[in-house]
Amino acid sequence: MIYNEEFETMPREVIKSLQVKRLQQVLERVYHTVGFYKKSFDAAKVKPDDIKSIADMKKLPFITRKDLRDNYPFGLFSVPMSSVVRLHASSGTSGRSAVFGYTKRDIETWSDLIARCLVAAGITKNDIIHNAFGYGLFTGGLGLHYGAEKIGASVIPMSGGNAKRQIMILQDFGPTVICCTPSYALHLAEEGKALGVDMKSLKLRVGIFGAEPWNKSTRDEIEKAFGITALDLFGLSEVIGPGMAMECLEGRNGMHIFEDHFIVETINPQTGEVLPEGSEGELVFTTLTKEAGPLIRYRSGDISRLITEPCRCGRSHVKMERVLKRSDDMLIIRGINIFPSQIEAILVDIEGLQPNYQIIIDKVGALDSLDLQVEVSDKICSDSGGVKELQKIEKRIVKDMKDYLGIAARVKLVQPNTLQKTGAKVIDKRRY
Ligand code: DLL
Repeated sequence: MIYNEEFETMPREVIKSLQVKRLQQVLERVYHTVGFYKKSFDAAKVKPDDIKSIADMKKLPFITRKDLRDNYPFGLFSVPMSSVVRLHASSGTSGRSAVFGYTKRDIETWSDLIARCLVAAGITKNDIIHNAFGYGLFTGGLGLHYGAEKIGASVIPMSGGNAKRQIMILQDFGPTVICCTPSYALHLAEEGKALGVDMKSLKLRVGIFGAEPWNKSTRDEIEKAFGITALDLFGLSEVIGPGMAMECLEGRNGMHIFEDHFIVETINPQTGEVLPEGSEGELVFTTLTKEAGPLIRYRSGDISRLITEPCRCGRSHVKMERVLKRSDDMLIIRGINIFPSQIEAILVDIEGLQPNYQIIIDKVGALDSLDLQVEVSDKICSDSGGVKELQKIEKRIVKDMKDYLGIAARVKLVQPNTLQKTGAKVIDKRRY
């Protein structure tokens, strides 16, 4: 089943010309409404008029996450605040997170995109959807929610956490669809097992998973534990949120990128050079229809490869392979994106610490864990109030990590010069 037959099965030449037309419109708009773009296009000596084809896009400068942060909170909006009806944001302290605005039409577009994804998964208005993506500033919960309502399905706005209650609802309400991060699905399966619940006996038929990397063996594990078909959903909050790309039931080898709304390029992350379609590289997205926060050539940091072979589902949109690697040091912990620099920013604000730390990421059961070791200063070590002071600092770090980044960390303070100055700041023991 296809939600929007006209656009999702458009012949490739028609998609390409629609993209160019929409691109020219959005370039004109951002150049005249967003100071950042005017400055960056002028610095690159390029005018919207110079872009006559997709190939011309290489003349345009990239926009990066740093630009988003530098323009925190609303500096990149291209509409007045009175036209913005929703704000989402990434985690982080002031100036280190990014804010994403949506107009009424953006919410419409986003809901339509999610509706496409749900229909690609065979979901109809007769389904009950258990949505365990986090609601709030994270785009997963509300993003999926509006799309699910759009197709007339019944949505349970579960959000994350509280596994026992989730399992109770899964048993009592009989949802046929579950949406969450793949690791949370495995966690629910483990909890179910511990409670003696046979997850295969639930009414679930299909699962939509995303927001973090997962591989084929995790897919197999989830499908076996729940007796469902598991599909991959991709998106970035900067660009619009979930719903940029979705695996279809028929193909199951990559996610269709909705090219009437986004242009995707593949670049060499080191040089920025545009690579031929089908090469492995960093994906760069341009929004064609977004009103509040259009992005021109946004470097996602996600490494993937485009698949151009026609898909048997009939959709003509290019597919992307599952994302397992990044070009930068961003970490995804329980679906939350964090950078070591954001942890560093929390630590430098706390007196008595040295800037030396080590982050160790692992799994406890199915869920990610984060251990943080931080060196204390010589002064704190020699102070008489020692142990109490240390406990206070530890508690403060745990609290700030939770408050600003949304991460539950286990923190250990260590003596000065314990952590090798040259040693890795991040040790990621997880395997994808
Ligand atoms: O994770 C949006 C989302 C919500 C996607 C629900 C899918 C489902 P951010 O928090 O901005 O947005 O994180 C975006 O997460 O750049 C990827 O690195 C990673 N990511 C998202 N989906 C997938 C996926 C949401 N299916 C970042 N596979 C992206 C692998 C994914 N990585």
